[in-house]
Amino acid sequence: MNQNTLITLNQFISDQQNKFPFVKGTLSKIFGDLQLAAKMINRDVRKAGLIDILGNFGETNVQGEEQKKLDVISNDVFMRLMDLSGACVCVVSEEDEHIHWCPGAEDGKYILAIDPLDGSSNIDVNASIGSIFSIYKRLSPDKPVDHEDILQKGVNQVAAGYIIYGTATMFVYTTGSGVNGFTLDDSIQEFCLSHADIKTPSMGSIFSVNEGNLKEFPEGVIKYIDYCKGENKDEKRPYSARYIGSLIADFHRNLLKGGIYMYPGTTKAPNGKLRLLYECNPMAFLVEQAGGKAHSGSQRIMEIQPETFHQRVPVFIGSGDMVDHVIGMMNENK
Ligand code: P6P
Repeated sequence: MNQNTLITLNQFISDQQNKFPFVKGTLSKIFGDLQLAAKMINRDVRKAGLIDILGNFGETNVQGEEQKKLDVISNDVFMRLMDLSGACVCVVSEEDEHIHWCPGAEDGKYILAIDPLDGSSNIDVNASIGSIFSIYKRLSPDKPVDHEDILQKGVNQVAAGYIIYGTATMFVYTTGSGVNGFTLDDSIQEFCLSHADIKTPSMGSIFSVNEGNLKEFPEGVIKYIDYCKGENKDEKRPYSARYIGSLIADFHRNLLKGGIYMYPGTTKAPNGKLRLLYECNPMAFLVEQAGGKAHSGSQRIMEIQPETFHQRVPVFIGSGDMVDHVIGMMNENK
């Protein structure tokens, strides 16, 4: 790609759509709305310290987590835009216990799953946070949507991505033909292609995990973390421990530099913390498209058959060789 070429996200999506002459542009419309949501949330995140939207909303969400005001605002932005779009029949959100049915969109072709603002515990301390989305096609357009349409395996995703509100705001996504990253140019309010065809290194020297839970991890994970800390100059060990407490920030750094993010099951929470539909599956789609791997410890994340909307699964995601290594150690120490 000519480095002097400015390619906006809108242009990129339009070019991609032109490769499929028979498509009607509905998915492109959804991407337009996701992009607008990103810009609106970015605006609010960037001024959160200036107006009274910091702190807790005073309610808890279906996860039992205290809702930050920006969580609620972000969720509302996505829902309002999807309602206006009519392209999605419904939205599954981390912030809502029940499905959000988009009014008048009973014939909509797509289903959206979102984590409207992940890493919200970092909002008040100005660390990077983000929004995650996953898009499926309904299985049978000739009958009303039911749970079967919503609880699809990750391999059925037609698109997935995230927006990271960090030192720069980036829109990173895949539709199954590689991963591309777009950085928001505030001066023109356009996402511009900055990271074309992202590929993650097969091996890295960063491991991301909350070691506060170490004693509760499976034996194989404990041994792998100990391996990461061992001395071996040729293998660049000890690896660097990097854990921000914001999945998107840790994932994005590891995607570009190589590394592994782990949220294992523990004795108290055997299924870990992260949700399958709108955290693990979209990130798994992205990492596999970039050449990496995503595994639950028992199986490939995108092969898991979801049973409930807010289902949690353990997750080991990032550089393929590192994921293989920890899964191998888990299997040896069952
Ligand atoms: P812990 C944020 O709530 C989140 O879902 C991820 O973004 C993050 O990686 C993880 O939880 C942090 O969880 O238990 O380590 O604080």
